[in-house]
Amino acid sequence: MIFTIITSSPTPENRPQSPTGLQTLSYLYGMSPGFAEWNDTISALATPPGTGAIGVIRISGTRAIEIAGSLFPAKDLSRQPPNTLHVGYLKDGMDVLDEVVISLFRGPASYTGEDVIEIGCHGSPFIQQKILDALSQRGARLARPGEFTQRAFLNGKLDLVQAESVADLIASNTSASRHAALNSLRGGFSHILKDLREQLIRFSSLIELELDFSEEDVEFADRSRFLTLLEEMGRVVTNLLESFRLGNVIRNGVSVVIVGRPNAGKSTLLNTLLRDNRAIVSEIAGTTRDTVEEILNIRGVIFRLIDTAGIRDHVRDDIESLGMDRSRKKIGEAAIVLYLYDVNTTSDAEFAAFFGEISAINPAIVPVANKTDETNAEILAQKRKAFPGTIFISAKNDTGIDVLTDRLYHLATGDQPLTENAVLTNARHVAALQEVSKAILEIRAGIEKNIPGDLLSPDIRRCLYYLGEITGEITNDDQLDYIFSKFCIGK
Ligand SMILES: Nc1nc2c(ncn2[C@@H]2O[C@H](COP(=O)(O)OP(=O)(O)OP(=O)(O)O)[C@@H](O)[C@H]2O)c(=O)[nH]1
Ligand SMILES: [Mg+2]
Repeated sequence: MIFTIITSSPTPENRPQSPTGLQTLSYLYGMSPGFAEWNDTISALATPPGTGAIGVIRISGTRAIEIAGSLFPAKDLSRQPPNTLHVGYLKDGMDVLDEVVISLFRGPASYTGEDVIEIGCHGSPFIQQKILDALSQRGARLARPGEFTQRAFLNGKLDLVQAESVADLIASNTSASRHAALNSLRGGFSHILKDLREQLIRFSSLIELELDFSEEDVEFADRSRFLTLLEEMGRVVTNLLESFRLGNVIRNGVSVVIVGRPNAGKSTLLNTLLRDNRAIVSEIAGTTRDTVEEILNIRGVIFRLIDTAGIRDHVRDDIESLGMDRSRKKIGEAAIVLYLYDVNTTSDAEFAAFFGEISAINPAIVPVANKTDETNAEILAQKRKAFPGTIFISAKNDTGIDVLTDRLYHLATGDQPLTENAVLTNARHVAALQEVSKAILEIRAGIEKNIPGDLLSPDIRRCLYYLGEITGEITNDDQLDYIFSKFCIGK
């Protein structure tokens, strides 16, 4: 049997008091924290800890308005309409805590779907702590990381992909990562997956129905239409899985290691790319002994540039040897390896030997010829022929650097637009979609072999399960706790 859980947000008229909609849902989902815990009113500082102009303390739960009201003698908050602001003194007995602005929201039209109070206070850690203590004494316990968003999810305000994208949005540090997170938050690929899942459920119920009439050998589910749907699903899932490469680039950045012989100009290149004198440059071979890492943003994509100790065959001392070991380790870990060589002193044989040595550790290698300012057109032409795929630059004179950054950008993104399409950035979604993809193949193979409906059902159910797991229509408590534990407190 196929069952689905239909979640509808409670309307103001039938807003449940006890048990809350959230409790009912947590029961349906088999949530671990007991009813009591979800019934708690929670509070936390929503702004970063420390001194600032203002701080915001958030309270959510059935007692949010009552608890905040008990500290706010100026007005009876329980009688105030939703989405209103109230200025006044917050008082703990006779003790004036602060002059604050209270924002009042009533569930379900709030972030969490519950009654929510936000107290805008002065940005003193001392004041904020006093307010949190007073709230906690009146029964608003401190929220766990992500608990506000977790409640929003459980109350049907957000699906799981959207909830996860809230954390991504907070963590976003480039326009590309912000766009990807916003796209998911707006429902990006959740909509696509939900739609496919619904269509699959329809077919699945027809096939289940056939089982009830198994003696009569009827087919309610049109197999050719089912195959068309599966093909469409396969396409969508493959595209999404392919987008993860880009998503990973957007989310985590791209590591680029600069390697080469001593004195090739690696540190000079790092400095030129960063437009900063970050690494020490000198004419002494073996200047850089440890790795130096810096961030470069190329059109919204973060590259982690790593300058390394020059690799040579005869080391001078143990420190240089250690530096080279580190260089080799970084080469193995990097997404892109820039092999920088001095175009004037590197023979064809030397180039080939070094290239061979490095590409054995990491094949994603881009040769970059440096010091073209010291060479002449004739030698350059010869080198262009001898070392195909090489980018010719002068790190010192800043020539050819834009060609190099273009190449880096191209290698990282494949020149796909970073903002238009839904991209997968989350490894959890990838793992689930890989299972969906496998299940689709199995269902298709089954239909093509004309196997009976009862044998198709387990694969269809598996497919539905993993689709539902992504958006959170099906979920388990361990997974949820894990996802939301990655949030900050107050979100
Ligand atoms: N003419 C010329 N000299 C350069 C260029 N790039 C770097 N140099 C010089 O080459 C020398 C070595 O530069 P570095 O950047 O320290 O070289 P490196 O590869 O980091 O060297 P190690 O750290 O010792 O491995 C310095 O004197 C630089 O000024 C270039 O494009 N043209
Ligand atoms: Mg150096």
